[in-house]
Order: sequence, then C-alpha cells, then structure tokens
Amino acid sequence: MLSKTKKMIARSVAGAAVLPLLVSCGESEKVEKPMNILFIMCDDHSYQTISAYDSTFIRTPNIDRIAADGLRFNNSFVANSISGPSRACMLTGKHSLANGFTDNSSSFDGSQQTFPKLLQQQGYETAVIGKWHLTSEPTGFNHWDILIGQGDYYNPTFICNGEKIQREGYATNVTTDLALDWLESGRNAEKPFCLLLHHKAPHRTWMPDTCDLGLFADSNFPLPETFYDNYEGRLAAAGQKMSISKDMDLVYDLKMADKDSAIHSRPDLEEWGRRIYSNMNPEQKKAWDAHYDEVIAKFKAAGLEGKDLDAWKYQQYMRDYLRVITSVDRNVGRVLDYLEEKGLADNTLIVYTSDQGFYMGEHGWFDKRWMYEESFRTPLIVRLPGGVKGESMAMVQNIDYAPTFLELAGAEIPSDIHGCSFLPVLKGEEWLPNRDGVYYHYYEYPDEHAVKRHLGVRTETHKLIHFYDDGVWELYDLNADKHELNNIYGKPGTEEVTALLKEKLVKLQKQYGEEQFIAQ
Ligand code: SGN
Ligand code: CA
Repeated sequence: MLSKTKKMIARSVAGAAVLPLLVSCGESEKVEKPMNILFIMCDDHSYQTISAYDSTFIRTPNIDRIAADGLRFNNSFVANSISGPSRACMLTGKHSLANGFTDNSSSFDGSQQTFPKLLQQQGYETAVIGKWHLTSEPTGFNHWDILIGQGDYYNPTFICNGEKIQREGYATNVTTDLALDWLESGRNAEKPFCLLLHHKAPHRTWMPDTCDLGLFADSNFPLPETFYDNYEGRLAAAGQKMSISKDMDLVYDLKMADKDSAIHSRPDLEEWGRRIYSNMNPEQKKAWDAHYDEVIAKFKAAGLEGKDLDAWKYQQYMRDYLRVITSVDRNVGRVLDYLEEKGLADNTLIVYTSDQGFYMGEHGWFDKRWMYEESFRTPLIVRLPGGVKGESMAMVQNIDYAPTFLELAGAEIPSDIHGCSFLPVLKGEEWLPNRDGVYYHYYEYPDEHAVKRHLGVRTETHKLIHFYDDGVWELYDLNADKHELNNIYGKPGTEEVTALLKEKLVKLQKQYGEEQFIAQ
C-alpha cells in the first residue's frame, strides 16, 4: 500500500503533468516535487502601465521578464472590480454572492473553503504577505503578515500572525523584504510553497518612494482620446464621481499641501491631504518636501484654470502613479532574482496580476468598479516552467486562479467552485471553459465614487450591462466601438444579439446561484 506521502505524490504526477523537477525522495525511485506558486498581486495596477502590454507610459523590465518567459493574457477579467470582493473571488474561485463578500464593507467568512486551505491539505506551506483587505483574520495560511486595511505607504503597520508591528520604510520595499525573509528562512523548505505577495501599491493616493520622486518630472503624457467623454447614452457613467477634472483632489490626491495653506480643496480631503506626513520620519519628510515644494511653487505661479488645469492634474496623477509602479517593478525584480539565485525559478509558477484594472484618464476617470474594459480587464501574466510563451486571447477570470492552482498542485477541484482551471492554456493545450461568456456583478452603491450597481455578460464580440436599480441596459459592439462610447441597446438591428446575450446572462446567473438578480 502507498504511504500517505506517496499517494499525494502519485496524485500530483497524474494531476499536474507539468514538466517536473525530478528529485530523489531518499529511496531508489525518483519522484516529482510539486510546483511552488508565487502569486504576486498589486492593488489597482492597470495593464496600460505594464510595458509587456503597452509601452506608451512606462517600461517595466522586471514584470516584462515574467512575460518574456511566460504567457500574457489579453482577455483577463475580474468578477467584481473592487479590492475586497476581487480578493474573495480569487481565494474561493466563486462569484461574490456565493462567497459572501460583495463589497468593501463586507467581512470575509474565513471558515469557508479557499484554495490556500486546499493546498495545505495537499502538503503545501502557504503564506500571505502585504495587502489583505478582507477584514477578518486570514485562515488557511501557515504564515500571514498583512497590512491593516489599505495600509500606509510609509512606515506601515502590519499584523504578523496576530501581532501588530510597525515597520520602517516604504511599503513596497518592506513587503518585498518580508516575502524574501519568509522564502529564505520562514518556510519549511521540505514542502512546496504557495506565497501570496500582495502589494498595496499603486493604490490611491499614489505616494512614490522618495528615491523615485525625480522620475517622469519632464514627461508629458498624451491625454487619452476619451478624456473629455460626454457620457451620451450612458446614464450611470454620467452620474459618477471619479473624474480627474472634478473629483481628483489637489491637496489630497495631487499632494499640493502648501506650507502657507493658500491652496484649498474639498475640506475633508484637504484635511487628509495635509496629514500626508503623519507617518513619515524626518528624513522621508525632507526628501518629500525637496521634491513637492518646488512643484507646488510652480503650480501656484502658473494660476491654471479650465482645460489647462485638467491637463496639469492628469500629468501630475500619471507621474506619481508611474513612480509608484517603478518601485513595484524594481521589487518584482528582487523576487525574480532571488528565485533564480536559489534555483527555485524552474519549479515555481509565477503569477503577476492586479485586483482589477484602473483608469488612466480614459473617460476622464481614475478608480475602477465599472464593467467597462479598463476596470473589468486586469493584467495577468503567468510563467509556468516548461509552459508556453507568448500571449493568449483566452477569456479567463479571477475565479479561475483557485482551480488553476489546485490542478497544478494535483489536488481535486471541488465541484462547487465556479471558476475553471486554465492550466491547459498555460501548457498550450485545448481549453474548454465551463461557461459561455464572462459574468460580472458589482454591488457597492452608494459609495464615494457613485458607481451604480450593475451586472452583465461579455463575449468575444459584445458586452451587455444591466444597471438594475434604474432598469437601464447598455450594449456594446466591442469590435466596432472599442472605447464603449456608443450604447446600442434597443437600436434597430440589435434584437438578435441582445436576445442571445440575455440568454447567456440568465444561464450564467443560474450557474452561479444568482437567480434573484435575473431581470423580470
Ligand atoms: C478608498 C479610496 C477610493 C477607492 C476605494 C476602494 N479612497 O476608499 O478611491 O475606490 O478605496 O479601493 S481613499 O481616499 O481612501 O484613497 S480598493 O481597490 O481598495 O477597493
Ligand atoms: Ca484595488
């Protein structure tokens, strides 16, 4: 009879079938060592600012290293474009209603099934380091060291296995240090590992590391084509509060906290913006002021208004965001170097993703939440040792990560998981997903950015969205209208495609237990 360990290894061989690293198990036979999993996720990282996707704004040589040796997904979507819900979808492989975490005010029920728990049963050592944002304490991890809520960029406080610890430094560097420490000496090296390395960067308010403040100072980025969108035919889009022009705050978001308090913005945000130093040490403050005092002085002297002010805000936003990404990319490089130096790269699946996409001024916006492409799509780059390289058009979703990791580990995929393993895609094999279109459902309203609740379905060519509180539908032909400016719902000639999409939508709602949301 096979011992428990051997049974696990035998299952792993059958289930994984990914070019294995052969190791001696101390007996005469050679067996496969299960593949490690490194799941790197940034908060709010747009695919527009990863040069493997788009080099208009920035070069990200280290994230591109993963892409050069792996697969870049061009049609990777989230199930609910907001942090906590997105993370809950990933952990459970289930849509929001089923996992119970529908918006950022929810608390994750940690007693439910998650992929880290199932990997533990499979013999994995699991850890989550960085942003967690699920309110309840992590379960299913041998080690956890998480930021509180959104976490701070400077000298952030973590909760390490239940104990609060403030750590000196810049969040992206500190989080990476913690991950490298765990890889080096915190884990049980006899076991395969699954590490969730989840950065808070580049979340609002996009505070760069002091060493990156000088970057992009002279860059002038082209305004997106849709920056001055008038939202015609899109009622919900017209009602939002995430406009760079109207809602991006000079003091809070753009750091114009002048020492003589002559610049005023929205009172509550201005107050927060003037607390920018609250966590910084004297050295950090000095470097910060050395940069921003000059920017503030120039801004005041320029006396900008109207479209000139809008353009300035856009440039300032982009510069800070890209500086934050520069630090993310550098830190990704540190982790990749470590894996290579330690000989782990050949036996580790590396995933780079974000909890959702983000607006870089498209439609005039920052933030996310919508089922429109920039926030519904999210970057996803996966390097499977021995797997295929290049790009994939497969329509994958963040509920698919859990079953993918489980299949890779040779574990059984529970039948209640909604997602579908895309391991075949990584191996260059035929992929037959368990769905006909991708389902989306966003629940957080009312909220500071005033995005109405909506759900919908996307196929390769079309997108149907239902803002159900207002009974409003939108339909886009994605081939003819890539910026989703022309809502053709109800237009003559769209009857057939609308009926087809509604049928797919209802089918998916039934599949995911969302019958209560089927439009009557
Ligand atoms: C905070 C931000 C919002 C952002 C949400 C959700 N405001 O509330 O702009 O949409 O987080 O982001 S802030 O003033 O606190 O920065 S999420 O990605 O974490 O869901
Ligand atoms: Ca986010």
